[in-house]
Amino acid sequence: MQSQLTKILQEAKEQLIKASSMPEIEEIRVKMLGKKSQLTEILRSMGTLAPEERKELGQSANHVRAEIEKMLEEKFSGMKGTLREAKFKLERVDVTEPGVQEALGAKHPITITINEISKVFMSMGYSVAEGPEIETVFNNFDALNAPANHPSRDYSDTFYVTESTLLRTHTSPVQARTLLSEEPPIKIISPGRCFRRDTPDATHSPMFHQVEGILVDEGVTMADLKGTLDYFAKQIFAPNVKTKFRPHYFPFTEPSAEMDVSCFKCGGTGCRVCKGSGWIEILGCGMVHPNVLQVGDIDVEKYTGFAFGMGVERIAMLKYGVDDIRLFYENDMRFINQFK
Ligand code: 2NM
Repeated sequence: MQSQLTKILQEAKEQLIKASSMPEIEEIRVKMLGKKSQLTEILRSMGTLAPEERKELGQSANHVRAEIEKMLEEKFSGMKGTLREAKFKLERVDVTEPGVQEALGAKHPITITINEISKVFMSMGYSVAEGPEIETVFNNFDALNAPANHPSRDYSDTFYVTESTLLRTHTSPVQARTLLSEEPPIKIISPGRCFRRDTPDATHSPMFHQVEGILVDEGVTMADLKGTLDYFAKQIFAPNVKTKFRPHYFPFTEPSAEMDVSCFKCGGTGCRVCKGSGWIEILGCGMVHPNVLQVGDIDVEKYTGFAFGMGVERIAMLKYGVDDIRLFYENDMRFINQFK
């Protein structure tokens, strides 16, 4: 039994040297000192021995037990220190390490332009409304008084999704939705993406952006339209630009007009930007057609309204002197970064 005790101590020593984690140490403790360990077995069997043998072996067994407990304790506190060191190492912060410079992005010129246009109308009390890019044929055409045979309805001009749904060709359907869901006074603008089946060139893109607007209230006249859009032009281009309204035709407005601004580049004497005319066309507008108001359940005896629409790309090209619309969609950082 004496030799067995020596072996137990030896084994505990060897295993503890190899142990490299807390659970391993605990496993060794259970194995060497636990209820089912050889050592406990020996201590338990003491009763069956002769008294003199019992004393000697008892001392020996208790000594081995104390030795193992001491080794366990040493290994345990050593391991605790090692783990602490490792944790500190992981948590260490080098306060002298130089910072990493994050590259700042730039807003897209179309986003900047939409924001600037929106800001001007918001300053006049307009809210910003949005709607889906996939629209019903009804909201995109019928509700806006577009004749059944209007060429813009053709498959060659419009991207149809199904027979009754399409990619909106303007943001006017947002206005049509608002007329139905709200009561006058209505005063909103609707910036957003539009889609038309155009072949791309310097001034056309099958995907582009518009900002449209509508105001419906009692006693709204063409004079309100002119005052509003003249103020807009002065805010977005320059305080000294003049505006001019030319008669035009849109199905959803009557009367309709296009607005020109005096050339903010040459002041009206004629240059490349205004193609020598001194004037630049920037938007379409008009008094909302009674048919459009009626589809929106608006009392046409009580209310009138004006509406307008502009191409964001066109405004951005004029403002920034960009001569090809396709530059807006290439996302060449050398182009985009110029608008910071
Ligand atoms: C334009 C020009 C003129 C317009 C009309 C409407 C609505 F919903 F009231 F009928 N929304 N937008 C409008 C009017 C748009 O874009 C060149």
